[in-house]
Order: sequence, then C-alpha cells, then structure tokens
Amino acid sequence: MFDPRPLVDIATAIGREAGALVQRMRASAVVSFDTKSTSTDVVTAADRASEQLVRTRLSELRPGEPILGEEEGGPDGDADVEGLTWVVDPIDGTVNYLYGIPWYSVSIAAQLDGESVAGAVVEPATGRVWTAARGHGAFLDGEPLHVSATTDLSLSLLGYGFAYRPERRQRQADTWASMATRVRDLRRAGAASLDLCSVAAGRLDAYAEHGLGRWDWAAGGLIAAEAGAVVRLPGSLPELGEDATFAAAPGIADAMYGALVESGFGKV
Ligand code: LIP
Repeated sequence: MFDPRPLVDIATAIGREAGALVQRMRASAVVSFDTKSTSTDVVTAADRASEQLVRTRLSELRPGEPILGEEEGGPDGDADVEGLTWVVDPIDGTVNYLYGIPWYSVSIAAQLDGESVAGAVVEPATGRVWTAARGHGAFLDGEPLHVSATTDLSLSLLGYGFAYRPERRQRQADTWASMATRVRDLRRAGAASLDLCSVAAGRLDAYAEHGLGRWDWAAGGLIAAEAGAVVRLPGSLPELGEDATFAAAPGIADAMYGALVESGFGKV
C-alpha cells in the first residue's frame, strides 16, 4: 500500500532549507528584481535561488522524478507523466516578501497523475510548517487542522485574490464588491498557498481565486482538503470559470459557491 507520508518529510525538510535561504537573501533580493506577466508580477533573485535549491535537493533525494516550478517550468499535470511529479512555488506571496509583509511561503507538493498526495507549506518568516499526506490528515507544526464549523454564509470570512492583469482586476473587484454584502467580511492576504492553509485552520471560512498556477495550490489544496474543506481545483468549476480555485468549510460550501456564481465570479 502506497504511503505518502515519507514524501511529506522530504517536502518539509527541503522547504525548510529553501525557507532559510529566502530569509537570508531578503535584504539583497528586494533591492533589484525583475517582472513577468505585468509590471506588478515580480520575481526576485530569492525566488530563483529557492527554486534552484529545491530542484537540486529533490534530484539528490528523489533522482529522476520530474519537477514543475513556477520560475523554471516543467510538466504541468501532463497526462503522460508517469509516477510522481514534484510541484514547487519557491516563494508564494512574492509581493508580500518584497514589502516585508511576513505572509509568504515555500510550497512543495508531490503529485501522482496530477493529484496531490503530499505537501508542505513552509513560512520562512515564522518557521511554521503546514503539512498533509493524502488520507492522513493536515497539520500545522504537527497539530491537527480542522476547517471551521460555520453554517451561516452571512457570518463567514472569505479570502480572495486578484490577477495581475489590470483588465481582469476590475471585473474581479466588481465581484468582490457584490460579495462584500453577502458575507461577514473579505480578506486579501496575497499568498494562495497560505490562504488555502487558512481555510484548513478555520482562519478563513472560504477562499476563491482565478488564475493560480499549479504550484500555488498543489500543497495548500491538499492541506485544506485533508482538514475537511470542500476543495475544487482549476478545470473542475465550469460555473466559476475554468481557472478558478475554490475551498470552503462544508457548512457553507454550497451557499458560498452559489453566491459567487450570482456575483459574477464565473465571468471575470
Ligand atoms: C501569488 C498568489 C496570490 C495571487 C497573486 C500571486 P506568487 O503568487 O499566491 O494568491 O493573488 O496574484 O499569483 O506570484 O506570489 O507566487
């Protein structure tokens, strides 16, 4: 019987090493940086160095297994990739990292045929580690995680995000304006992996965003699901948009999904 838990140990150990590097590099890494899809989509030397470290260590510990990383690419859920693929976000929440907001992560997941079986989300700023293995629960620093028990949409806290492209941001802002009167409140924290972990911990009752990369949700989505959340990943949400990611406590998942559809989330 396949046991994914040893893969969590590998993701955790390497994530900690990369997290330490990210912290060491911050003073210099934020001085000059490049941009990618838009002028606000930044990548720093620390992003690149972190991914390089993770790739090197995975090739040592898991030789021959393919790696998908945000900065250097790789197989992205390709059906023809047999066996395990590692999925890496070297710094998730790069804008937070740039501004010194201590809410960013190194996210490492192992996927089997495109589905996550093990994952670790390491917070370099605090040393906290979020983990999950499929079928074995979700944990924060070894303590079990459980989603919130909320059943009232109007008393729920919803996390969300924005795309980098300005034209899409306006449509997204219209959606969030509509959602603001349907829930308790909204939170935009800037790191998808940690938003998904927050759902797992009951710090958010739900989270929704478009345009995430596999590296953004591969570990956090498993952690949320193993903590009891309803998790729907890109490609499974026709009403919310082909590139939508959704996670919610079970008590409000249907109501939140419906409210997002009514608010036009699926049309951004
Ligand atoms: C970020 C995501 C966040 C999203 C940002 C960005 P990055 O990832 O974690 O949820 O709203 O636009 O995509 O770019 O920091 O790895």
